[in-house]
Amino acid sequence: MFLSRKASSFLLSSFKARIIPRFWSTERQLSRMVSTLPPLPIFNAIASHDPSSTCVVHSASGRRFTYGGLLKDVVDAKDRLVVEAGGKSIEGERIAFLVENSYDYVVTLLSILGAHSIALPMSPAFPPHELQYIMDHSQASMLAASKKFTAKAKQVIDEGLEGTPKIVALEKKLTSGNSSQDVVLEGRAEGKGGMMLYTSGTTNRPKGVLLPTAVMTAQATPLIKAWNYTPQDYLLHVLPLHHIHGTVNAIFAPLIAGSTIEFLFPFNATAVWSRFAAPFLHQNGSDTKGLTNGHSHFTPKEKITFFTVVPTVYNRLLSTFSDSPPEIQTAAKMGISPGNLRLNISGSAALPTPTKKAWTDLSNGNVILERYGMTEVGMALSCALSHRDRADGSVGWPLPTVEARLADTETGEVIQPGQEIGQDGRERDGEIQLRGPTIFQEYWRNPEATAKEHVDGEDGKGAWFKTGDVAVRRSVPGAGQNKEQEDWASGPLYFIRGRLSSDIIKSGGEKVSALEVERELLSLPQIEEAAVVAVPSGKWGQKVGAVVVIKKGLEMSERGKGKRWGPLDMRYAMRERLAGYKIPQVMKIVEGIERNAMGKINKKLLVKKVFVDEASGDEM
Ligand code: MLC
Repeated sequence: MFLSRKASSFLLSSFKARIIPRFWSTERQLSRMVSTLPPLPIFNAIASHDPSSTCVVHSASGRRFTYGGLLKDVVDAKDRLVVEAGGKSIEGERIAFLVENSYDYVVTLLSILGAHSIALPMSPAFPPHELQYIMDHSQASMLAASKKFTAKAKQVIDEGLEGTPKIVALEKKLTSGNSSQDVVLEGRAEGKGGMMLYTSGTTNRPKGVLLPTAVMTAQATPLIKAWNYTPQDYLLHVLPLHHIHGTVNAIFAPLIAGSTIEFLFPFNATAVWSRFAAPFLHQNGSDTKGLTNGHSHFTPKEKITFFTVVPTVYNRLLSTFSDSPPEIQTAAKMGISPGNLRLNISGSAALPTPTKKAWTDLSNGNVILERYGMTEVGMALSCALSHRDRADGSVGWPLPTVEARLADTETGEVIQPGQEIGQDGRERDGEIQLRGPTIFQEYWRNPEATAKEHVDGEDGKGAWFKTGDVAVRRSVPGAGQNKEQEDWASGPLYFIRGRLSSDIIKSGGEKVSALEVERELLSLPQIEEAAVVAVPSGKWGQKVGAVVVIKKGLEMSERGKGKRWGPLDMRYAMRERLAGYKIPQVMKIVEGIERNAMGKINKKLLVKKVFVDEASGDEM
C-alpha cells in the first residue's frame, strides 16, 4: 500500500485494549496543527546550519539525511505524539522509545524534546524484564518503537504493571523531510522537557537520571568549545544510544555544531576498519569493490574526522587490525592518522597506557584524548586538543563552566590548589565533586538518593555533586601551556584512581551495580549466598565475577545427569533477567563467604583470594 510521506511517518497500533484514533482522523487532526517547535537552542542551531549539509548517514545503506529536512521531520513527529496523546499537552511526560541507531532515533529524540516531554531512550539489547522496570519506574505514558522493535515493545508492555503505556509504532524514514523553512520556532524555550537515562548506582536498582533540556545543552556546549566540533566534522558513531556518551557527546553536541554523524551499529571491528579505510582505498590505486567486507553497500568518500568510543573498542580494533586484507590495512592506517582523524577520544572507563601507545604507533602518531564523565554530569574533565595536552593516564582539566574539586578521601577536607601532596609526602586522594550548569536535576522519584549524592557548598553558591570517583591532581611538564587558546586547560591535571565503592564495576564502558547482580543471583533457587566483584580484565577493563555458595541438596544441574550446577547454568538462568554485560563472566563456587563483624564482605580481599588466576586471563 502506498502512503504519503507524511502518512507513512508513523503507523499507529496498540496491543492492549485501548482506543486509538483511526488513521484518517489522526491525519485530519494533524492538518489543523501549525508546525511549530519551541526555540530550544538545539533547534535554533539546526535551523542555522546549511540546509543542504548532511546531518546523518546510515553506514550500511549509505542513506543520507540533510539538516534542511531535519526540523520538518521533527515537527511532524512531535505533532503526531501530541495527537497520540489525544491532543493534550504531554509536557513533562516520559516518552520511552526503542529505536535502532539511525536518523529515526535522532528524529524521535528531538521530537520528544520538541513537545517539552522527557525522552527515555531504552536499549533494545536489554531483556524485557529490565525494560519493564524502567517503564514502570519512570511511569512513561508512551513507548514509541520502530518496526524492528515493535514486537519487543509489545513484550515489554504485555508483561508490565498497571497504567499501561501506549505503544506508538514508528515507520522508517527513507528520505529527509522538506525544507525546515516550513517550521516556525516559537513559544517557550524553557519547559519540563529533557532526557532521562537509567544508570547503575551502588543501590541495587538502576536510577533514572533526569537531564532537563537546558542541562543537555549546557553539557554539549563545553564539548563544542573544547573539542572544536565544526560542520566539517564527520563522526563515526558505533556506541549504544541509551547512554550519555552516545547521546550527548556524539549526537547532541555534533548536531548543535552542524557536523555529520554516520551510524555504524552494532560495533563491528572489521566494518569499522573498512570504513576508516574506504576514502583512501582509491588513493592506493586499489579496486574498492569487495573491500568493504560485505558490511557496507556504498563506498563513502568522506574521511572520518571524529571518533569517540570506550577503551574496549580500541582494544578490539587493535587486536583485529591484521585480520583485514592488506589494502584495507594500508588505507585504514591513513584513515586514522592525525592528519585525517582529527580527534580520537576514549572515555567511560580507564584507558590502559599500552592501548594508547599501540594506537599511536598504528596510526602514525595519533594520540587518544581521554576525558571523564558520568550520566549525572555529562563530561566534567577532559584533556585538550594539543597532543602535549593529551597526557598519559590523565583525564585533563575541568571543562569550561564545570567547577571541580577534590575532597580528601580520609579527612573529607577540600584539597586546595597547592595542597595536593600530604604531610606524609604522598599524593592526596580525593573524591571528585562537581557543580555548575551541567549537573543533572534529580534521580527520578528518589529524593533520598538525590540528597545523599550531594553535599552543601559552604560558600553559598550551591551544592556539589559527589561523583564517588577518586582522583589526584598533578602537574605534567609541558601540558597545559596553551593558555591563550584553551584557558580552561591549565594548571595541574586530574588522574582518576578508582571508585570509592567497590560495588560499582566498569566492564567495557558499562557500569554494573554489584548489588543488582547479587539480587538477581539470589533469586535463583540454587544460590544461597552471592558476592559480585570486579575482576581485572585486559579486554574489558573489569569483568563481572561472582562468588557463590550453593544450597544444600541443589548442587546438581538439570542440564545433564551427573553434572554439577555451574557457571553455564547460572548464565542461562540470568539471560532472561539481566542485560548480557551484567551477567557474571566468571563464577566460583565456595563453601562459605567470609564476612566481618558487621556482616560485610571485604570485596577487595575476596577478589584477590578467589580470582587469583583470572586477573590476566584474557589480556590482549
Ligand atoms: C557485551 N558483552 C559484554 C559487554 N558488552 N561483557 C562485558 N562488558 C561489556 N561491556 C558481552 C555480551 O553480553 C555478549 O555475551 C558478548 O559480550 C558479546 O556481545 P556483543 O553485544 O556482541 O558485544 P560487543 O558488540 O562486542 O560489545 C562490546 C562493546 C560494548 C565494547 C562495543 O560493550 C559497548 O558498546 N560498550 C560501550 C558502552 C557505553 O557506551 N558506555 C558509556 C556509558 S556513559 P554472550 O554471553 O551473549 O556472548 C558513561 C559516562 C561517560 O559511562 O563518561 O561516558
